[in-house]
Amino acid sequence: MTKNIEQIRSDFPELERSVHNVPLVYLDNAASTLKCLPVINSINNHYRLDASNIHRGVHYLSEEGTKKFEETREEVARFINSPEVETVIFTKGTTESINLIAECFGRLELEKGDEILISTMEHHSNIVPWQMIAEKMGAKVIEIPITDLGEIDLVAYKSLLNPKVKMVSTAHISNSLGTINPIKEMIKMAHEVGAKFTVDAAQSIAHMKVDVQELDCDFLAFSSHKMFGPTGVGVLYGKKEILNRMPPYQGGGDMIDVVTIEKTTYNDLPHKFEAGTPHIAGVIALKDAINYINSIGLDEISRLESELLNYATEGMSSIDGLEIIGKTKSKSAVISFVMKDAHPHDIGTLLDKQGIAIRTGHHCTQPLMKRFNIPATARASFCFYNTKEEIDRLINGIKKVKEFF
Ligand code: 7TS
Repeated sequence: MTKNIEQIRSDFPELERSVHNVPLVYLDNAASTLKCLPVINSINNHYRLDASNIHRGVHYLSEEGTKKFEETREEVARFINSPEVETVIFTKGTTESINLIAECFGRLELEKGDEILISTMEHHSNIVPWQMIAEKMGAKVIEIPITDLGEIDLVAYKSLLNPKVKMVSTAHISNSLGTINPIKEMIKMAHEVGAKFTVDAAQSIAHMKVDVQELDCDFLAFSSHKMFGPTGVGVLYGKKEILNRMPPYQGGGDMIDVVTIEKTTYNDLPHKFEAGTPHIAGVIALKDAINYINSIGLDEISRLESELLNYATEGMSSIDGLEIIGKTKSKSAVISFVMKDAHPHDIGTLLDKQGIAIRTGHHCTQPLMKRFNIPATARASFCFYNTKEEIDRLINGIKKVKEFF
């Protein structure tokens, strides 16, 4: 049975609140989505009745906790169509997943003179870790340019690919532009020169089907908090053959096989990469977040969000002096914009006073801002629980900002 919009909205209690004495319009979903009731209840239940440590105890609560924790791993594996469960590794978020890949893959594979390709539109989390490992190993980070429409320049990409390239890492969807990148094609091209490919799926995981076998990506990273789940939990998927060869990331409990003072041997996947007590409650609640997404269905989510994107694009394009940054046809429900006389920060502040939450700034994509010669944008990002009435409030709000200036 499909839920109607009122039923969907009632699953997200935060949608019922007011800010500055007006009902909240939440349009900052690319930064973090709101949390659904099954996730909130799961966290609550865990700390009320189920809290203990996992993977270590023989007692009831520890075994039950371990079972639930591992059930999320199975759920994630199904969700992304991972061929094995043990190639799903829990981290703190996309940022930690990419740092882990860069550090451990880098130490394994990178040599002096090797190249890593990333695009101009990457989030800093998909730039800085590569710079850090490149510096350590004597490799180079090279930029894949983008077009004026905000698309990856595939001709330039092809010309940059050569046997020295060991890794290509790009966002599936750009957080600042909303561009959906043709990653399947890009992965195939990278593999033709023997390079591995990392997909930053932070912005796609809750909005479109992500199938690691269909994409044939070598690594995939995403965050639970952008998919209605808790903060502090993320996922790294990697191909088993590479993960098995990679050295561990952090040392500590759980990741070991045998420890002596002289030497340690390491545990098998996935534990080799999961040192220390994880965010147990968060990982368990991620399963509830995935179940929630499945209950709506990713096809339905895409359909609802495309409708919102089209409606908002049309309305916002009609505002004189407003320019949308990122004009490709292949877009998710993210609209970055600038206005002739108002700085993005002022747009954000004046909208906030009207109860409308958007994000302003460089969105952790400074090279992208430089590419478009702007210091910042205002960004509205939509989710299936948003409505056309809320978009009308955004558009009226922007018109008021214009009048103010
Ligand atoms: N990659 C992309 C494409 C992102 O959009 C983000 C977060 C990250 C990586 C980092 O994710 P984290 O969960 O580890 O922090 N993006 C945003 C944003 O657009 N506004 O706030 C956070």
